Parts: sequence; structure tokens; C-alpha cells
Amino acid sequence: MLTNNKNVLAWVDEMAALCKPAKVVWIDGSDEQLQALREEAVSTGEMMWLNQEKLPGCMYHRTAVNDVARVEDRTFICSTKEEDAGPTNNWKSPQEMHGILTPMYYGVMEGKTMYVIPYSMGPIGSKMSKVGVEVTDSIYVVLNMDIMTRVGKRAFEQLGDESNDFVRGLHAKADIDDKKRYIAHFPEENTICSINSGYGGNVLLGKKCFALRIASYQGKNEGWMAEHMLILGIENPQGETKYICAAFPSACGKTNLAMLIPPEVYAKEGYKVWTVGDDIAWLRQGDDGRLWAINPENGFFGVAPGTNLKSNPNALHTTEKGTIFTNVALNNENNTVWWESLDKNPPVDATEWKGAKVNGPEYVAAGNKLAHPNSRFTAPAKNCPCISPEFDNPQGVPISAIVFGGRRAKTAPLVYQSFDWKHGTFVGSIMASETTAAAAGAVGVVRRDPMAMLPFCGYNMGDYWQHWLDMGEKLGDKAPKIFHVNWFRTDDEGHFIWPGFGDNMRVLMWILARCEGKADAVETPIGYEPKPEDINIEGLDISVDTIKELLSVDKASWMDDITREGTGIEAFYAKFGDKLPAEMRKQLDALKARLA
Ligand code: GTP
Ligand code: SPV
Ligand code: MN
Repeated sequence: MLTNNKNVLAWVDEMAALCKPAKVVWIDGSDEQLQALREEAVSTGEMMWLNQEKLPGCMYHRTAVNDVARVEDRTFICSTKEEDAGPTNNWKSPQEMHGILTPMYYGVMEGKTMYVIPYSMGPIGSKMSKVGVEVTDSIYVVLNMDIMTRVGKRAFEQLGDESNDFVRGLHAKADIDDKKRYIAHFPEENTICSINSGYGGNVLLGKKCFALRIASYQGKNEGWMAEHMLILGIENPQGETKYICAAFPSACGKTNLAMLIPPEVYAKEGYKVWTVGDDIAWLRQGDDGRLWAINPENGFFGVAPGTNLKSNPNALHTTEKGTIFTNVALNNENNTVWWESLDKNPPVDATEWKGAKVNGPEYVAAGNKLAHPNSRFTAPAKNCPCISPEFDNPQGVPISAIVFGGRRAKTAPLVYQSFDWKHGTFVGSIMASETTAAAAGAVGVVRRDPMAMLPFCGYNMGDYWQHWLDMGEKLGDKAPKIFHVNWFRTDDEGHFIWPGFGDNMRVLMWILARCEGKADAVETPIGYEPKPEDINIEGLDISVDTIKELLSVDKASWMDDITREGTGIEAFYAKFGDKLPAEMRKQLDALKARLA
């Protein structure tokens, strides 16, 4: 036994009595134990070793074909009252959901091993960290959790012998039956139940389930925030580092922005970019009154397709050792991995993500994808060449700016700044983005995704906006400035106009200059915009006129975005009834007046 904590022991006993595993194994976090589990997963065919000379410690895994992304329609917030889940979440009462799930879990691990994974979200020893315990029948889950969180004995030490403040996570693969798949959250019971899936976001319960859905609820009650945000630091040539958090929806560029390589104009002056986190931020007011952030995770569960030496070399290097690849393609010539746009040469002797041997170039030429669009790498943060020296700092880092952004072919300009925190909360609340392959369902459809939290807010989104407003009150003049960006505007042929990736730093530099009161702005109906000439385009292939175009605000399409039937802001707000903070309504009316 790894702990004397009676609350943990009692709960694990209860789970074992329910699931009836042949044995229970506690994950202590030791190399010996983990290595034995890797070998076992290889011996059963669950995982595969990749080329150990080229990719030391790296492994490969394929999920079931019907189990490749988060499933929002199978994800539930089970609060006692329906209105506490709100109009953007699926709801069932805790009683009804337990009634469905308990029989499904009964004996589900017969003949199998139940692994007990203690883990800390956040650095060991940080007051901002929280402990979870996940029980699972999947070695793949154990090995991924080991990369993504701080697992083992140290997590129980963080919890202590008496505390009952840990999040309980029960996961069973069962039959991977998508009709019986449930990702259920019980915020009032600190509990998560996942069944019939083996895909990352559905089963690595420390991540979206705990660190966003449960943690957002805890944050509301305890006065802090859990957000779908990257955290990065920009160090100037004098050695001072300023930190930015950015919330973009799934597969909209957080990992890429967090690890960006400064363009030559800034690199030659000595600017550096440091990654603190690429997906989740926990934010708290510090003793100095400012907002401080930690990354609760310990690794990156990143989108593989699109990652290459040009777009994101830091991510690519991060995956060169100790990484688990899921649903990418195999290059059988040398037992390495491949995915779309890794390079221009799909392997001739390839295995596509579903497991069929194919001729890569022919397969791709016929319009097929070798890797699943939501194929992912699970890589240790410590591998990242630009990992921040503050990554493990229990205090976290102070935040100067918060940036919202989505994928919008039209409407949203390259960048604008909110007038103040309240307006910034409004800007976050009206975010919209085209859907991506990170969740099952149609791709490329514009939907409202407030603060990039639509699939991740564990309580009523109206109350969540009120919590943002309350945090702003508390922070007062120490609050970070709030911005909105869009890297994804397209021209008439559908090509991205803005180069994106490393060049996004040019926009971040204007943002930081605004935070320091060193840059001018133009007031527009939607907020403050840069003067086009204040976005540094030295070394870029585009003109100030293009920047002007990227910054243009088309009042008619903004008005349409507000009033459009079905997907407009007013229709969206109407869903919240009296849970919509009066301030949000006021902000919307003010925007309409400015646009008129
Ligand atoms: P999750 O892990 O799902 O939360 O996603 P994420 O926000 O970390 O997304 P990620 O950085 O992995 O980006 C996903 C996709 O967006 C990839 O296909 C990238 O190539 C693309 N992308 C990222 N940044 C840019 C950019 O600046 N411009 C353009 N055009 N595409 C980008
Ligand atoms: C996302 O979908 O936003 C992810 C991947 O970061 S998952 O962990 O699957 O949610
Ligand atoms: Mn994410």
C-alpha cells in the first residue's frame, strides 16, 4: 500500500468490490514498475516499441476506430440541480447517472488488473496543486498519466494521510462500445466516471475531466480559475520575462503558440520564448494582488498532424524520446512514425492509422489520410527545448495578458484589445470558432465557444461568466489586460492570409507593448486595434496593406454575428435566461450601439 489515507483506501476498496478485478496494482511511479508495464503492454499487443535508436523510449498505440476523439454528446455534468449544469452541458442527476453506470461497472474488470494511479495536478509542494486518484484497467492509461501528470508516491505525500480532498476517477475500457460510452462528472462528489473509451481526453482523467470540468467548479467555489489556456513567457534582451495566457479551442493553435520560435527580427535582438503550458492553466490571485498561473500538467498531449520542423520544431524535438504516439501512421521501413505534413514524403511502406499496410504516396494521392487528423503525441514537458525555467515553480508565474482566439475565416480581426476586464469577459463570452477533429462530429462548422471552455466548463456557463467578473473585481487595477486574436482569416481562395506560427510573436509583441503602455491603439466599435504600422512586418512577405485588411472590421458581418438566427450571440445568450449576468447584456447592447 502506498498510503495510509483511509479515505483513499476505502474508495479503492469500494471500486475493487464493484469492478471485481483479479488483482489491484498501486502505481508507485518507479522506473522498474513502469518499464515492466511497458513490456507487458507490448507482449499483449496493446502497444508497440518504435525504433529505439531513432526514438528512444517511444511507443506506439492505436485506438479502436470508433474511439478517436472526445465525445461531447456522451459527456455529462451530473449536478444535483439541472440549472447548475446549464444549457451548454448534457445533464443527468447524480442518482440517475449512478443508476446507469453502477451496473455497467459491476464485474467489468473480471480477470483483469485494476491499476491505482495517484497523481498530482501541479508541481509537488505547490499550494495551487491538487491530487487525484484514477483507477483503470488500461496500461496505456497508466503510461500516459505518468507522462501527463506527477504520478506515484509523491502524489500521496502531497495529499497527506487525513485529507479527503482528492478527485476520484474510475475508468474501465469495457467493450469500447460507443453507444454505451459515458464520460460523467459529479462535481459535488469530486468524482469522474469514464467507461467504454480508450481515447486520451476521455480516459486521462487528470486532464479535461479533472483539471477543467471539476477544477472549474472548485475554482468558482474557492475563488480561482481553471482555464483551457496555454502559458508562455517572452524574455526580452534585458532578461525580463513577461507571461501571457491564451485560450483557443481544441486544435486551434495553443501548443504551437506556446512553443513558438521567435522570428529573426526578434531572435537577433535576443528575445526568447519559454513554454510553461500548452493546454490548461490554473489561475489564482497572488499575495501581491496580481494573477498567477500554474500549468497543472507535466506533459503535452499534442495534435501530431501539422507538426513539422518549420511549423513547430520545439514540439517535434519534444517527441524524440519517451513519447507515446497514438493513431499516427507507421513508417515500416525504419519503424518510425509519420503524419500529414510531417514532411512531403509519405513512407512507401506504411501502415495507416487503422492498421492497414498501404503504399503511402499512392494512398495519400488518392485523397486518404495516413494519420488520423486527431492523432496525438504524449510527450514529457521536460523534453521540450524551450521549457520554462519556472515550469516547476510552486508559485507559478505572474500573468500580464490574457488572449482569446478562435478559427474564424471572416469577421474576427488579427488582433484587438478589450476596453477593460468587464469588456474582456464579454469578448471571451462571444468567442466563436470552426469545429475541429479534436471532438467527434462535423468539422469546420462555426459555433460559439466561450473562453474555449464550451466542452469543459463543469457548471452553468452563466455562473462562470459571473465568476470571471468577480475575479476582475478582486484583481482591480492589477488585472491582466484582455485581447482577442485570429490567425485564421482566409482570402477568397480560402488561403490563410496571416503566416501564423512563429510570426504570431509579432502580434504578441504589440500585446505586451500595450500592457506596458508603450504602444498606441485605434479605437474601433469592437475594441482597441493596433495601427497597422505597429505590427512589425520586417522579414515578412506581406505588406502594411495586408495588415490593414487583417485588421478590418466589417460592421455588417459583426451585426450578423450578433443577430443571426440559431448561432448568433443573442440566440446564444438567450439560452441562459436569468443566469446571464446583467453586465453581459449591457456589454452586448453597448457593442450594438457602437456598431450602429
Ligand atoms: P488541443 O490540444 O486540441 O487543445 O489543441 P491546440 O490548441 O494545442 O492546437 P495545436 O497547437 O495543436 O494546433 C492544431 C492545428 O492548428 C494544427 O494543424 C496546426 O498546424 C494549426 N495551427 C496552429 N497554429 C497555427 C497558425 O498560427 N496558423 C495556422 N494557419 N494554423 C495553425
Ligand atoms: C482537446 O481536445 O482540447 C485536447 C485533447 O487538448 S483531449 O485531451 O483529448 O481533450
Ligand atoms: Mn485542449
